[in-house]
Amino acid sequence: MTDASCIFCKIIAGELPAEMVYQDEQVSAFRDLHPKAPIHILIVPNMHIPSTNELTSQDVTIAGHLLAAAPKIAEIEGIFERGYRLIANTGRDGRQEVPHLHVHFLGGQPMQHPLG
Ligand code: DGP
Repeated sequence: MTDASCIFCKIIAGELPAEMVYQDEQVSAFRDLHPKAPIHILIVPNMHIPSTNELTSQDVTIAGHLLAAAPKIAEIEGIFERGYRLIANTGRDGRQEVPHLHVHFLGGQPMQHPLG
């Protein structure tokens, strides 16, 4: 359920350094190496799933865990009331760089509306 060549699998296993913000049996959340906002955290499944394209109806629980981690992280970061943005990039056009499913958690500043 892990990919030996995957940097996020190595972070989850503690084999590569990262500032872990939240971790449970299903998901891990750690600070992005190249933050695009004052708070930029990546929420990832502990199991190696390359992207949203590989999610099946078998994975609805893990997909739910990814989203359900967001309010916990917001509480930890003290921005539950202010709010935040969640983004999942998929594939080439989605500009996904790391092929381990992740949800970007962005906050700490008012965001521009993504659709203009
Ligand atoms: P995406 O383009 O959606 O695949 O975003 C991947 C993000 O992963 C990008 O914002 C930078 C971040 N990232 C890449 N390598 C590392 C790493 O080794 N550690 C951490 N913490 N973040 C990384």
